[in-house]
Amino acid sequence: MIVGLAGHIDHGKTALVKALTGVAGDRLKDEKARGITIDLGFAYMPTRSGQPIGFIDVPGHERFVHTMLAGASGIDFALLTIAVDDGIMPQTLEHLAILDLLGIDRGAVVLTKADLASRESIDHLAQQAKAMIAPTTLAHADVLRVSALTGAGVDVLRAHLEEAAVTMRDRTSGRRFRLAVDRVFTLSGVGVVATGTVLSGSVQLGDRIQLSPSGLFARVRSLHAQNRPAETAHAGERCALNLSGPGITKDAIQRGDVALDPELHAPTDRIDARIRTLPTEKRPIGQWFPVRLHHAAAEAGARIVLFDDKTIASGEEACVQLVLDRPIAAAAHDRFVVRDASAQRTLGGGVFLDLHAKARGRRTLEKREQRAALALADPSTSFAALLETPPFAFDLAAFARDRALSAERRDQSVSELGLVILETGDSKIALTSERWALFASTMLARIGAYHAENPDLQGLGREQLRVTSQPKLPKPAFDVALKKLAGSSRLVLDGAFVRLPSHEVQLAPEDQAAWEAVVRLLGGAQRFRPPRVRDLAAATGRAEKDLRRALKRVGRMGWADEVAHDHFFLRSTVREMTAIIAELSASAKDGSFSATQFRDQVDNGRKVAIQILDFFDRHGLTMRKGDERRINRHRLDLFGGPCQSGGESGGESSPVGRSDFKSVWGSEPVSGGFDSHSLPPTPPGAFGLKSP
Ligand SMILES: Nc1nc2c(ncn2[C@@H]2O[C@H](COP(=O)(O)OP(=O)(O)OP(=O)(O)O)[C@@H](O)[C@H]2O)c(=O)[nH]1
Ligand SMILES: [Mg+2]
Repeated sequence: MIVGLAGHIDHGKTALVKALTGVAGDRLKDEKARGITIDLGFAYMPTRSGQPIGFIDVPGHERFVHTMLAGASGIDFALLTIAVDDGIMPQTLEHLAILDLLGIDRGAVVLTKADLASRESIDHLAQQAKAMIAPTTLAHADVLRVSALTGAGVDVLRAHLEEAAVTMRDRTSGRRFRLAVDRVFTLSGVGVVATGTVLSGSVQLGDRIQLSPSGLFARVRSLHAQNRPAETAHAGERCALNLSGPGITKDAIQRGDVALDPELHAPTDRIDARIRTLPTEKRPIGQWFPVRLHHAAAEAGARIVLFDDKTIASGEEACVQLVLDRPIAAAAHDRFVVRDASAQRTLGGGVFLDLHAKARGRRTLEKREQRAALALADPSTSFAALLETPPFAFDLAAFARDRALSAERRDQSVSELGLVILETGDSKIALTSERWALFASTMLARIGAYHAENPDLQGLGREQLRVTSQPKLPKPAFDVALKKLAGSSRLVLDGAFVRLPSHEVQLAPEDQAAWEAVVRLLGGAQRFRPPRVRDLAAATGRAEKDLRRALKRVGRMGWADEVAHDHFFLRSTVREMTAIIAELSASAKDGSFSATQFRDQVDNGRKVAIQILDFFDRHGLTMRKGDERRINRHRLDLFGGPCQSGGESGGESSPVGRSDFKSVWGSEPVSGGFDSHSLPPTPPGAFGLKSP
């Protein structure tokens, strides 16, 4: 457990820490000379349970409230001191307000210097203190009396703290490691040491961590937890990490950095948050209001963007966007405090909702609904609510990262909520099973309707299908969704096209008739140099235009290929030629062959031979270098795999069967087709998808 001190200047915080732990907190020369605390102080108290309790002593001076803030975040228990000879003072109230804004709900009010006032006046102060804490998170805190000078009440306080430590809530399980760095120094013979409060999760000797926002990696060479050498440190402990790694120096790390599990590194400078202003703040908060933002041990300049055109009056709560002047490492549901730009007054504070907020569309109803869902504390409940808002598909990986959830905790949500996950690279696009069923059924219905209208077409283009699907998924996730549906035989993927398994491509009767009229002319002995469209038209007495259209459709069905303009070859001939070049390449020492060698095999003249090879080049089946070509063996089945040369030659009068054109493009996309690899990746921060 970590106990944080709070209270007005000179109200006996440092003396109290010394009375409890025996450690004189103030160590700086200036602190000793002036008798005030300037920087954070740390001390530990042994307990009967064996787990020491850590103390963070903070300054009470009004000019050092930012230091108090750095010390107060991440504490489990607050000790708010009030000197009985002085009573409630400005920083008593300001520190209490900060503890309240930080959501610290365990603590005690300590009436210090109890030797300096009468019993009656202390009773009176206790009443005032109770009234003061009543409207805050510390409403149920006990009010104790202590004299550091005489030692009266110290044992009672110590026992009180030990009891609190036993019932401390667990912040370790289900969360990944985060430590708010508040001190960095070098120790001779040891190296760089960063100390801080473990905010969540745990860290082990040898762990690889990342410093955020800088992104520097480091290895944990040794560590101390609650001031003792340890193998592991958990949330709720003060921890000193001896770090090593390229670029790790004392100056490379600073107070406010967060040492974390590298999975969590995603600094942000634009955050949607819920904010509450203090009732004491008289000035309303307007659009683009400048503030100092305090989060964990970090501090940054920020502007407040209002979502409504209404200013935020004192004591009011609102959702806002925080635009920071530098990125910070935060987690969703972390608390923050804002002070005025000149660091004189605490204005308010709140909780982070969306860590990777967007400037665009922040006022839309959709975004409001998303923020309301993100405001729910329990991760599963919150994610479930998010999935009920447009676009009804969200990246669970990004959500889990922003909540610092462990992989186990994240997967628990998946099974609790019965989610369907579309996994692509680092993202896990999630949908509820109902939404998935709806997504699939509407899509299948659309494809069915398309087939009914276009019986002669193979199917719907993937991209066309994607942009009109609900929800509109990012390309990689959509691809996974299609594969999932193909895997359960609900649809068939034909390269860039998608069709229902029951769909049989049917040529329009006039195209079928045209095809039947020319198919013989394309095969047979002249199959390597078939007549062009114009010659086919002359030979059959059909209109050139009609033939061209029919052959293009036949081409889409995978029965023929337009090798050069108006020059169609039977698919079986293309496969035969694939086998020929595969053989040429296999029999050459270095695997390359020339156009002349190919022409000699097919005996169709140099010009046509070169056109055929250019066609293969375009499809990536061959690669040309000078006069020589090599074959790309990965693409050998691009046209359905090579068939035996001279075997399945032309002359087929009936269209090739379905099983043949199914593998027309194989699973390899061709140029101009669907290629998921060339798509831009989803931005790392965004876990929301654009709704259609
Ligand atoms: N009589 C009496 N004096 C005390 C007691 N506790 C602290 N003092 C004195 O009060 C003065 C301030 O005490 P500190 O402990 O330094 O006060 P602080 O709250 O740490 O002050 P800052 O850190 O500057 O905010 C010192 O001169 C202490 O000796 C006490 O229980 N009784
Ligand atoms: Mg002090």
